[in-house]
Amino acid sequence: MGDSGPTYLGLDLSTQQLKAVVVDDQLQVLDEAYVQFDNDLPEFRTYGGVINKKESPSIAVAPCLMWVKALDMLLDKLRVCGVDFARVQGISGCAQQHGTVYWSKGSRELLRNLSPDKFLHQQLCNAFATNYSPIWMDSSTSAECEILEQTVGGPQNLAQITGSKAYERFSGPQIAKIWRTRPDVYANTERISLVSSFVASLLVGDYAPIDYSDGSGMNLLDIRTKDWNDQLLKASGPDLRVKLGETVPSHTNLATISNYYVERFGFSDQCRVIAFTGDNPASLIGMRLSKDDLACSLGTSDTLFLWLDDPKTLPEGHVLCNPIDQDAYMTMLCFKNGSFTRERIRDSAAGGSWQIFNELLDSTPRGNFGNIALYYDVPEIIPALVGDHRFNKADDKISRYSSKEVEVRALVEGQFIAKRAYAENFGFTVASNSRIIATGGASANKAMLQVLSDVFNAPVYTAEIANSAVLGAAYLAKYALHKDKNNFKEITKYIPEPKLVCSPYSDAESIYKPMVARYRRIVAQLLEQNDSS
Ligand code: XUL
Repeated sequence: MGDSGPTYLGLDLSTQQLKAVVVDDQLQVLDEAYVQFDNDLPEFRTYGGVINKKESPSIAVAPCLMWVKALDMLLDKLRVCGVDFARVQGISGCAQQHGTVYWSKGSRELLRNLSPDKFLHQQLCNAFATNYSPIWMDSSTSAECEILEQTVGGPQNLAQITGSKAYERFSGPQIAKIWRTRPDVYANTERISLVSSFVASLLVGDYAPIDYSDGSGMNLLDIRTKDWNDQLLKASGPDLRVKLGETVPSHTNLATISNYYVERFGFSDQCRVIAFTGDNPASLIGMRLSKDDLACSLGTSDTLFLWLDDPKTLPEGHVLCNPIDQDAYMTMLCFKNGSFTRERIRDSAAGGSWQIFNELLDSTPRGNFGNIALYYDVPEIIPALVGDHRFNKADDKISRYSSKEVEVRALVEGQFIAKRAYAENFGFTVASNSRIIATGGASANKAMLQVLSDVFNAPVYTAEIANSAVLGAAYLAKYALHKDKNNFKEITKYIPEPKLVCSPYSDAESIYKPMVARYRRIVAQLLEQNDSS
């Protein structure tokens, strides 16, 4: 294949940067580049890619023209790296979920007539009905969340239809707020894109459709019929169906790339643009999660990803359409108290040393002498609790443990037992071929992964997939162009398999199964006490 084979380009417009990765036909990374918004585009005055106003801290927006400018800069950076754009057969991408872009009237014409002689941002500076796009960190839409839930008879019904109860960061409530508070902006909007479909629109030179998976983060899409729910559309703004356009599967081959990129960067006029999706569905692709696997990302917050055959409605957690298999779903469970809480206990019990923390962890037996605890520095999403809650063998609530090693094990076991309990609620059970795929900063800690393996009674694997979202986008580009001949597994067969790090001890299930049941009873009690206080 040498230097002349086909390549695929993946993009990821995340909160802080726009990233690109070019892979060859075997999906091996050839080149990477990124534009970091704060440093590379200081004129937009973002902090972490975001603009927050002091006077209204719940509002979080990003300048959409900054994202436009970043695309030209990124392609220029790749050119400087020596990327031969003529070899790129397909481009796909992903973006931070939930953010919305409001194209002003007449913008479709601007997109269709992009001139290669000028930068994109020069041509699109008047293309937005509002220059500031609300993003996923915004939490200013409580009133709209309430309205959307009431429209369909409550949170459970909304979750049943759209995969999630109303969340302030979700696009439906965000659109409804624009309509309610800035009717002029809403009226001047020709098309509303998600951040993902917005980047795809820049590449095809026309409005690109929203894909099912990213569309599942809006509180507007019926995840079963894959069509907008008319009641929810009506509650969020007039003529919204027209403004949102049709929805498509994530692996839809949309169109050839706009002539702008052919003339300006030397892309082939045959290069295809594939629908873009959300960063979380793209991560699922990048991790190559299979049906019986569970991915556990251990970072600032911890996130679980599961493949679902059928959508299951629960009061917490998100069900999204699966980006690879049109008939399947995925679930994403976010736990806010991740590494900060682990670091707090490391500091208090192990003098700030991970090595001592691990020694303490290893010196206590599985099951921790019957002690079980929950630690929450900030209000947790699932379950809705805050503070430290320690219990002894007799289920009495106690204020502290007598030894540091018990405290350390109680933290790690408590965090993983919670994950097993909520994964099981979504129907996860360990099958003979199940793998727990650990990612994120804490996945380098083997002592902790051993507990993860024991609690789930399944082997734990790690993969070097720090960039799982952008890689997932590149894999999606190839998959979309070859899915008629090869399935996803065959297309990604050249990528090294995740490495086995830990296997469960033979007594693990007999210890942790009862602890999961105990955890459920404890949480129910704590929630009940909160309700009655
Ligand atoms: C998911 C979410 C974030 C964004 C940020 O619901 O809000 O993960 O996708 O990238």
